[in-house]
Amino acid sequence: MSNPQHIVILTGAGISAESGIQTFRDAGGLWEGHAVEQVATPEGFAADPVLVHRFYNLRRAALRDVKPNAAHIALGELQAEFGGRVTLVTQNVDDLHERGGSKDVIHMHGELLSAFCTACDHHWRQAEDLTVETPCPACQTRGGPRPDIVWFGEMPYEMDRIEYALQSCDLFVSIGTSGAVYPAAGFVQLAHVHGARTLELNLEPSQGSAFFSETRHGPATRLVPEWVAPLL
Ligand code: BJW
Repeated sequence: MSNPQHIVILTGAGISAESGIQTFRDAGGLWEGHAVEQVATPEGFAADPVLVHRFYNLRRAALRDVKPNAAHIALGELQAEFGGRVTLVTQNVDDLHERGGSKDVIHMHGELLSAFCTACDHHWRQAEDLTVETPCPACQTRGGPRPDIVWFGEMPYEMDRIEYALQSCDLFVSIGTSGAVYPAAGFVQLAHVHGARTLELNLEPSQGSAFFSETRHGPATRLVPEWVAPLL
């Protein structure tokens, strides 16, 4: 089979698992210890912002102790050296793709190291803890700032750019995601109906495995470098 010209890659929590970041739905995952509606919905934040800030402050702090793994690094090399186009879309809110060498990453579910103000919509880089007392650096409103994370019921970022890429790619690759959350879970079908080949790289069959033309199962740190090497 000839080399693809435009690859769209979707990553999920599984690609960061071997760096020591918890996934959501695996045994011992984040959703086992937390009620989703309390920490990952706008209603949960309105009801208890202190609890939600604490949840994200802990995860932001944990980022300082982790490093990108061989899968992030292989995708960074692919973006830098591949002859065609690579669009990298991640559902992850960590910064391990960037630290693994990727330059243009679409964070469709937001970023732990970003915040925005619900009063004036100013967005900024937030590396330290956020609290209900943190003032917005633009309008000074206290209680306005919130984590820049896409919660359930909210519109993911850059959907127009993502959908355009899915309609024009000739290979779609999904890495380390359970296929449980939409709209990302529907990307494989969108790419397929527009003529792309589709490949899943995941530890085990995901909820969407049946929609892929090819699936490979195993840890991302092995599967991703093995897939990237022949393309370079
Ligand atoms: C490894 C590995 C290793 C492990 N190597 N692999 C009913 C039907 C359909 C849809 C809906 C519905 N009711 C509501 C909805 C919509 C809703 C939704 O999908 N709900 C589902 C629960 C059904 N979606 C939304 O609300 C989204 N917004 C939306 O739809 O807006 C409207 C819209 C309309 C039209 C167009 C566009 C938009 C927003 C979703 C926001 C998701 N946010 C979260 C939380 C963020 C907060 C936080 O981070 O704390 O994002 S949910 C959580 O799940 C997080 C993740 O990004 C996301 C996906 O999880 P992921 O990455 O797949 O992780 P896991 O844990 O599920 O899976 C890990 C996988 O890795 C597993 O398969 C492992 O096997 C594998 N793995 N180790 C390789 N070493």
